Amino acid sequence: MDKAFITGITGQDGSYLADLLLSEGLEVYGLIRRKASASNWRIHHLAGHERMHLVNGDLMDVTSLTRSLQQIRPKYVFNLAAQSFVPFSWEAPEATSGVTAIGVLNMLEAVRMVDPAIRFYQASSSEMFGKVRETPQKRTTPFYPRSPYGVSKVYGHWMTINYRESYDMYACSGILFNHESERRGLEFVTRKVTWAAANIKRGKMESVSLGNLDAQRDWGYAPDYVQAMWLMLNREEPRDYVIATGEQSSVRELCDAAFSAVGLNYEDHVKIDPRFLRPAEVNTLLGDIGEAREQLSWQPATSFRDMITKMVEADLHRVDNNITWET
Ligand code: NAP
Ligand code: F7E
Repeated sequence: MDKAFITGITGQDGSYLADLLLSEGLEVYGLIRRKASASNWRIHHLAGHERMHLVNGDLMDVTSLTRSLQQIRPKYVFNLAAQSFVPFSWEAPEATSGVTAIGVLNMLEAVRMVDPAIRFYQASSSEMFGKVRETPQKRTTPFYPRSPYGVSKVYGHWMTINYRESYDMYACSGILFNHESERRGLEFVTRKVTWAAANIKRGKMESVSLGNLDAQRDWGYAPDYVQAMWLMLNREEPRDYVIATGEQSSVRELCDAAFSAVGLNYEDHVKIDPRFLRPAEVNTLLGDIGEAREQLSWQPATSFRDMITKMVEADLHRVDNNITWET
C-alpha cells in the first residue's frame, strides 16, 4: 500500500487531500504540531480511520521531519504547511519566512537525506505573481511578490526547482490560485463574507467590515484543487503547473453572490474599514490553465457562484445548529 506524508494536514487543503488519498486507498500520515488549544476541526471526521495516522513534529524542526520520513518511508510528500494568511505576514515577517520559506528547505533536505526517490509536492501560490507582469498569469510569468508571504513562497518555489535540478529529485510545485471551501479559515475574505451573510440573515450580526472591494481574484473550489496536486505527483516527469479557474471576480462580486444567496443586498450590510487595507495590495490575479488542461486532463468542476452558495449554506447550518469552530 502506498504511503503519503502531508504537512499542513489540519489546514483546509491538507484535510481535503487526506480525504482524497484515503479514497484512493493510500495510507496517510499527517504532521501536526503541538498547540496550547488544539481543535483540528477539519480532520475530526477522520479520527479512527484505520489508514489515517497523525505524527508529531514541526516544519521548523528538521529532526522531526527526518525521523518521520525514516519511520514512515512514504512514496509521496505533500508540503502544504505554511503561515498562509497574507496580512499576518507583515505583522510577523520573520515567523512567516521561517515556516513558509525555510520550512520548504527543511522538508526538501529531509527528503533528500532519507529517500531522494520520494515524490515531493510544494504548495506554491499565485501571490508570487503579485503586481502582475502579464495577464493571464502562466507558469512562465515573472514573479513580483507583494508581501512577506509572497516573497517566502517565491523562495520555496525556486528551492523546489533547484532540488529537482541539483539532485534529480521528483520535486514539483503547484502554483495554485485562491481556493476556498466550507473548510476555509474565517479570516480569509470569502469565508468572512459568507459567515457574515449567514449571521446577518439570522439576525446575529448587523454588518461586516471589509477592506478593498475592488481587488480581483481567480477563486476556485479547494476539493477540485487537491485533485490537481494528486495528478501532478503521478506524472512520469516532475513539472510545475498553474491551477486556477481562468475566471475572475471582485470582492464586491463576492459580496453580491453571498448576500444574494440569502436574499439580502450586500450594500445594506458591508462597511469599509481601512484597517483591512494592506500595505501593498495584489489588485488582480487570473490564471491560465492551458497546461493543466492539456497535460493533466484537469479542469475545475465547481463554479465561483456555486462554491459561494455551498459556503453560505454550510454557514447557515453552523449558525442554526450552534456548531462552534472546534467541532
Ligand atoms: P491553512 O488552512 O492556513 O493551513 C496551513 C497549515 O499549515 C495548517 O495545518 C497549519 O497547522 C500548518 N502549519 C503552519 N505552521 C506549521 C509548522 N511550523 N509546522 C507544521 N505545520 C504548520 O492553509 P491552506 O489554505 O490549506 O493552504 C495550504 C497550502 O497552500 C499553504 O502552504 C498555503 O500557503 C498554500 N496556498 C493556499 C492557497 C489557498 O487559496 N488556500 C493558494 C495557494 C497556495 P496548524 O493547524 O497547527 O496551524
Ligand atoms: O484576500 C481583499 C484583500 O485574505 C483576498 C491565501 O490563501 O490566496 C489567499 O491570499 C482579497 C485581497 O486571500 C478583506 O485585500 C478585502 O485582495 O482572502 P484573502 P489572499 O490574500 O488573496 C493566496 C493565493 C494564498 O496563497 C494565500 O495563502 O480580498 N479583502 N477586504 C480582504 N481580505 C481579507 N482577508 N479580509 C478583508 O476584510
